[in-house]
Amino acid sequence: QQTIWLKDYTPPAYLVESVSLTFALAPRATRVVSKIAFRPNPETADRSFFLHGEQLNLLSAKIDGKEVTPDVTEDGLTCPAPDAPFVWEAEVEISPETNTALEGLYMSNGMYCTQCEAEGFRKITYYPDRPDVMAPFTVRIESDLPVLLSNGNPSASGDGWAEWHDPWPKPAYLFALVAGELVNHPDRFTTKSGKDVELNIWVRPGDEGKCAYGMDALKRSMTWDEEVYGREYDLDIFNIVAVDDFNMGAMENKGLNIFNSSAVLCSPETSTDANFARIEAIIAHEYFHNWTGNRITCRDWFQLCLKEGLTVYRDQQFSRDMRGEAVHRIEEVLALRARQFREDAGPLAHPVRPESFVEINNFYTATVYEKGAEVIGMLKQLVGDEGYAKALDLYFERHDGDASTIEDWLKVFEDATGRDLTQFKRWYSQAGTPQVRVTDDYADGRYTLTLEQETQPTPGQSNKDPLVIPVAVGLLNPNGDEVQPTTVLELTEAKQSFTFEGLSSRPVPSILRGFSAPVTIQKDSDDAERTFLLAHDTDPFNKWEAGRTLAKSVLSRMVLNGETAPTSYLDALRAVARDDTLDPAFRSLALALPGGEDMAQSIFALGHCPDPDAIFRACRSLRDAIAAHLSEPLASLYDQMAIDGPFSPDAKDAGRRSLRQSALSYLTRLDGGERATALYAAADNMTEQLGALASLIANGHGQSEVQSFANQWGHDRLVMDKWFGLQISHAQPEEAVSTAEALTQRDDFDWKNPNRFRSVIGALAMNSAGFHQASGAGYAFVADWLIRMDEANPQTAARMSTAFDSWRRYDADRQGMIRDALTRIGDRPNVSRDMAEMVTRMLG
Ligand code: B3K
Ligand code: ZN
Repeated sequence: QQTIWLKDYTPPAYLVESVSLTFALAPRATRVVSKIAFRPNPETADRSFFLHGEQLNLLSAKIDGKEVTPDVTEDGLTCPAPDAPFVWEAEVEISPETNTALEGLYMSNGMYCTQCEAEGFRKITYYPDRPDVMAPFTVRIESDLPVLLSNGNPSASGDGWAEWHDPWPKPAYLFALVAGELVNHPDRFTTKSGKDVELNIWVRPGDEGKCAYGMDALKRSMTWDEEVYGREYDLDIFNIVAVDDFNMGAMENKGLNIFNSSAVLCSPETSTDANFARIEAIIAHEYFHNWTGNRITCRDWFQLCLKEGLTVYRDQQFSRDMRGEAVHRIEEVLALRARQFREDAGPLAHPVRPESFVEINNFYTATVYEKGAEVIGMLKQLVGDEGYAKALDLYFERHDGDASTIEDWLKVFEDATGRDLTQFKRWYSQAGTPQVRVTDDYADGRYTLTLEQETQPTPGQSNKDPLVIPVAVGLLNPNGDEVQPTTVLELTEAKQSFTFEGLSSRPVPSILRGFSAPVTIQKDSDDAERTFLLAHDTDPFNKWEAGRTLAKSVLSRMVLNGETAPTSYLDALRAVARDDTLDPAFRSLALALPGGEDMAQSIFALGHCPDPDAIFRACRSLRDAIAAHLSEPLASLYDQMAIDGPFSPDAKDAGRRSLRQSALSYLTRLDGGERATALYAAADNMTEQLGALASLIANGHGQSEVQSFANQWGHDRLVMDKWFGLQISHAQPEEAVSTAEALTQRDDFDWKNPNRFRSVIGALAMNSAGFHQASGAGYAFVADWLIRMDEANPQTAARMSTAFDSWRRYDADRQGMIRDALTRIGDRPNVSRDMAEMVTRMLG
C-alpha cells in the first residue's frame, strides 16, 4: 500500500493547452486516439514527463509527430520530453464491456458511459490525471449508436459520429462520454442574462415518463443559483443521463451529468416522497457543482471538501428553501449523526481535509461531505449572512478557472470580512466530534452558562486543540416565554463562561439552537427539563431535539435498567400528536423513535456495551406503549391526514403522508394490520403502497402483499430494489439473515448492479439487531458478499465494508467475530487496494 500525503504536493511538470480525443467504440476493443498539446509549467523546474495510465493497451505514441517508445509501468508511463511546448499523440485500446468496476469507460445495458472522478480517466487514456491540470477538450465519438454525447457544446456530427467541444478548461475527472439507444425528455431554460439553454434528460426507452420531476428540479436549481449566489449556467446545452449501473448517486461532469437512475427517475406510482426529495437534492447538488467544483476545482484530492462540503452546503440551503427550514435541518442532523458522528467516533475517523490516503475513493465520506458542509454553516454564522455573501462573491471572482485549496477558501473570508480564521481552520485538520459540556448557575438576576469543550483522540491524533464553536443559545422563563432570543456564543477556549443579566427567575436554557455546530452537548438535565423544552422551545430544531433526547433517555433506561416507558413521556408525545399548530412533517419527525444504530451509539456514549437484541426489544416495547397510549389521537391523525385529490410530491402533501404513515406504523400494532391492508389495496402512489407494506412486514403480516407487490412491479428495477430492501430492513432480528440469503438466490438478484447489491447487503447491514445476531451469521453473510463484490467492483465493496466500522463498541464475542470477518476479507491475495486500506484502518 502506497500512501499519498498532502504535505508532498508538487505542481505538475507540464500543463495542457488542449486535448483532442477520438473514440472508436467497440465493446471489447474501443480505440482511443489522443492528441494533447503540452507546455512546460513555468512554476516549476521539474521536467519529468509522466502520464497516468492503467489497464491500457498502448498501440502507438508520438511526440511532435515522431514515434517514441515510452517506459510503461502498471500505473503509467514516462518518456523523455522537450523543455518546450510539444504535441503528444497516442492510441490505446480498452475493453468497456469487461469493466465491472464501473470506473473509466464501461457498459451498462448496452450503453457506453464513463465515471472518471476521482482517478478513472487514466483507465481511458494516458494523461496527467490530476485535478490541477486543466484543459479545453474536443471529443469525437464514432459509433453506430444513435445518441453520442460528451462535455460542452455539440460542434459537428454525421452518420456514425459526433463531435463535442468544451471551451471551459477542466480537469480530466470531469470528462464524460455516453453512447447508447437513448430517448430524451427535452426542455429549455433562459438564464437571467438572456442565454437560451437546451436541457435534456436522457433515459432508456420506457423511462421517458419518469423525467418530469427531475427536469423541474433542474430548472428550479438553475433559478435558485442565479438568485441566491448570482451564478449562471455557461454552456448552450445541459445534459443529464440516467444509467442503471453506477457506483454512487451522480456525477457532475461538465455539461453532461451522469446519474444513477435511482437518483433521477421518478413518478408518483413508482417513487416515494423520500425518493422525490433525494432526487431534488441530487439534481441540485450536481448542477451547483458547475460553479463549486467545475469552474473552481480542487488543486489536489486532499482539497475534496472545497467542492463537496460547499456543494452539500448549497444543496442543503436549496432544499431548506424548497421544503421548509426546520424540517430539513432536522433531517440533515439525523443523517449527520447516523453517518458522520459514527465515522468520527470509530477507526475511520479523519479530518474534513484528510492528510493522507491510499485510495482516494475511500475518502468520499460523510466527514468530507456532511461535516464539510457543517463547517461552512458555522463559518456563515460567525461572519454573518452579509459577510458570507461578500466572501462568496470574492471567491468566484478571485478563483474562477483555478484549482484551489482550503487556504484560498479561508483567505477570501478573511479578506472579505477582516476576521482572523487561524483557529477556525482547525475544523479542517482536527478529526473527531467535539463534546461540549454545559453547566449553569443563577443568582441575583444573573445567569451564567459555562461551556467546556473536549475532543477525544482519533487515529493518528492524540492531542486536540480547542476549536471555535458557535453555540446558538436562547433562554426561556419557567412559564415558557422566551426571555433571551437566540444569540450565538463563540466558544474558543477549552472552558469559557457567558453571563446574561437582568433575569427575574432562573431560566431554562435552549442550547445549540438550529444545531449551530456539529458537536455533542452534555448537560445534566432531567426529563422534566426536556419535556418542558419539547412543549415550549421556540426554536423548532431544539423543540424536536428535546423530544429526541427524551426518547433516548427513556430508551436507555429501558435497555439498561429494564424500566418501562414513563407516563410523563407518553403524555408529552401525545401532546405533540394532538398539537394541530405543528406542521405535519414536524410532528412525524417528533413521533419517530431513534433506531437501533442510534441507540447503540448513545448507549456506548454512556459507557456501556450495547446489546443490539436488548435495544431491539426496548424499542419494540416502547412502540407498543406509544401505540396503546396514543391510540386515539393516532387514529384520528390517520383519518385527518388522508389527502383527497391528485398526488403532488410537494413538501406539504409529503408531510401529511409522512405523519399518516407514522400513525399507521403504530396503529398496525393494534389493529392486526386492518388499516395497512386496506391502504395497501387502495394506494395509488408508491409512498403509501410501500409504507403500508412496511407496516405489515414489521408487524408480522403482509405475506400475500409481498407476493403481489413482486407480481405488480417485477418489471421495474428501481421499484424491485425497494422490495428487496424492505423485506430485510423490516425483518425480525432472527429472520433478517435468512431473508437476505433467500433473496440472493433469486434470478433477479443481479449482484453486480450496485443498487441491487446495496438493497440486499446494505439493508442487512443497516438492520442493527439482524446484522449483529449473536451467532455471527450476519457478519459471515456480509463478509462473503463483500469478498465477491471486491473482485468485481472494489469501490462499491469498500464503501459497504464500513458496516463493520463500529465493531469496537460491542462485546468480546462479537468483536472477535467481526475481527475474523475483516481479516478474512483483507487477507486475500487479490484484495483490492480500496478494500485493503479499509480493512487496515478498521483493524487499526
Ligand atoms: N463528485 C461525485 C462523487 C465522485 C465519487 C468518486 N468515488 C459526486 C458528487 O459528489 O456530486
Ligand atoms: Zn458533490
